[in-house]
Amino acid sequence: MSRYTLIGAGALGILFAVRLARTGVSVEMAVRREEQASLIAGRGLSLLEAGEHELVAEPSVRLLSDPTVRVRGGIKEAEDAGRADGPHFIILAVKQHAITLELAESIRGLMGPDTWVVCLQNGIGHAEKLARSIHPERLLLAVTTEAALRLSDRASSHTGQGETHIGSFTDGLEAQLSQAAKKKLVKELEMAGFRSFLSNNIKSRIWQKLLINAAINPLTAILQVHNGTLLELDGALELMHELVNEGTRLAEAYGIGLENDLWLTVREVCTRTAANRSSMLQDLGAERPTEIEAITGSMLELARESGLELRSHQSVYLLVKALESRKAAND
Ligand code: KPL
Repeated sequence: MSRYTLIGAGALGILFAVRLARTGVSVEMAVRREEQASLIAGRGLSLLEAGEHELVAEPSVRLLSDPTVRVRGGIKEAEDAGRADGPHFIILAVKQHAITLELAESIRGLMGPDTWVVCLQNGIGHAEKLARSIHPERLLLAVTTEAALRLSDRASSHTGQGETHIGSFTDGLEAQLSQAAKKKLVKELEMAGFRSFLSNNIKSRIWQKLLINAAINPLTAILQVHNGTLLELDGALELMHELVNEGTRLAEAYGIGLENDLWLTVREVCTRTAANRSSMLQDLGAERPTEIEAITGSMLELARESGLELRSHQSVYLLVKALESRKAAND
């Protein structure tokens, strides 16, 4: 069996940690704050399934700032070591803006010869940043549509079943090396109850998710509405269509082939997640930094580099930035 290290105990980090731990694989959490590390070490993790059914897990805990420090509690280390005879997967479940060179160095400190780093982030550009410290062939990219809501420092709620697609960051020969590891990862994610797939065109999937997030999330944050409401408001629907058209033009300029009719997919996502508050709306409400830079900001940067103008994305970008600074000014 493999060994897992989850970096980041947010909504998705807790979801993956609890479900994986319950299959019997060894799971540890690596978190930044000492307070959160002690809480998880003392009381374990909790995952609310379907709003009522609670799953718990007691992973071991490590401090990210010093990978040699393990916070005691949960499963005994000796047991973990005994069960881990396969690869080591580090699932990186922090927001994209938390990926710094310092974090990349901490991750490198946790890696052994059979370690693979799985990036779950929205947006683009983080893998390139990580690749400055971590060998690119060790980086796997994942796109997930699993939905989760953070309830506390040790608890989250699984709000929607989705799909997870895994691919290599690098192409060609090096990607072959990771084939066995990727297959194992997909199998173990399936065992944990996640619908998972190997992908040969992960880049296109990442772009697809980026463009969907860029069309939905800023609008829900600006209008303070649930995802489904965007389909009911005339002006919002038009603007969302414009965001999709501009996103498609950007993807074309970068030679990215998108798999589906994006406008249809965006409306389907709004219908499927109609009662959900998007992650950007949640972040804004909780006064956390949003993913506007990772999502819309990265698209605007690529647009600038290729001489394209994305007027609607530029406007929603500025509006979300204004909302973020209004929150900060009210503090
Ligand atoms: O992925 C999402 C999010 O909340 O981040 C949705 C709203 C489902 C699509 O953008």
